[in-house]
Amino acid sequence: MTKTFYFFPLICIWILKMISLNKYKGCFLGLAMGDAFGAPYEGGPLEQLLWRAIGKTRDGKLRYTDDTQMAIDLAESYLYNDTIDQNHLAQTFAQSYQWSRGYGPSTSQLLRLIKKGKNWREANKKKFKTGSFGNGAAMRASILAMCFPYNVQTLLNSVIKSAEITHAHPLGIEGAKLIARATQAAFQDLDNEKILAELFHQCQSKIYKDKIIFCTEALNKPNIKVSEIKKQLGNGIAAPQSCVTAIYFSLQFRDQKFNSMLNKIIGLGGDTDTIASMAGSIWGAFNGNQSLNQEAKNIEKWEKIDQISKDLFERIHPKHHQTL
Ligand code: R7I
Ligand code: MG
Ligand code: MG
Repeated sequence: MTKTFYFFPLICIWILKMISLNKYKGCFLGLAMGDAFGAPYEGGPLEQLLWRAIGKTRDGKLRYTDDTQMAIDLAESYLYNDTIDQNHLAQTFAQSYQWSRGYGPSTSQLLRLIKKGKNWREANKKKFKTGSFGNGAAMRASILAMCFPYNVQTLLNSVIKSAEITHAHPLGIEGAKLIARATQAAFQDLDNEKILAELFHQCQSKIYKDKIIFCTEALNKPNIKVSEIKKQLGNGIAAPQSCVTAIYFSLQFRDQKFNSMLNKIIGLGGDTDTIASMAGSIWGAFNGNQSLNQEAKNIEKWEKIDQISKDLFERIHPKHHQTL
């Protein structure tokens, strides 16, 4: 047996599993685009009026909100430490905090306390006794699939570490796990049925299990109304009211244009920036960045997001592996 023949199966396994740089960029840009393009439609008339006033930079770019800011913080903290260091991550979140990014109320309070010197472990259950179940941990969870793309258990452990700083409630953590695992599966181009079967298996609580079952059925009904999706899966700021909704749209539109998905999510109303951001990151993990590049340039600091995606890719796929 020649040496090349001997190594052939190993090379095939690596090629099958290797995720492309385009997918990394697509995932992060999809997250930022969903956030920045969804933000003007988030919430009620007052929120929308406020965002009309502060939603653009001086040079006319679309501002992103807390969703993208916390995703950048998480990526930068990981790149700095080469792991999820909770104390460093909490400090990074706190140093980036600006009210004008539209953080959720409990997260705003927590980050201001950390900035004043309070330990996150003492502050994260101040507003809600068991921690928040808002979708704030889920909206940054796709980044963890970029940090830990090849191992499910390592990914889920890192999600817990990232989530419990700001969202210690089990439902907040579970929503984040679903988004992270859906992104990891999208990187691997698993089919919808397999993704949903795995997510169902991963769920611990009935509320998410029931929603995954509904999502599986809804994907087989091409004419299902958006109002029905809203009623069954939700469009709210709480993780159980938005995570499976985002997964549903990302799977429904995985072979269609990003903008078609975005328009449907905007039509849903409610927490549009976060649902579009979570769905956008999963969509980008399936499809890569090529079709996003032009429109991504309308977003503030898009070059920085592009560069961080590349840095994450290179950290996980050192050069000598990339050439295989
Ligand atoms: O989850 P979080 O960081 O907010 C993220 C959202 C996204 O839509 C962003 O785009 C931004 O707009 O805000 O904010 P939190 O304050 O942690 O949670 C959001 C909301 O969930 C809270 O204001 C509560 O309404 C609700 N919530 C709870 N309600 C009762 N009991 C979260 N946890 C609890 C709880 O334990
Ligand atoms: Mg937001
Ligand atoms: Mg939101």
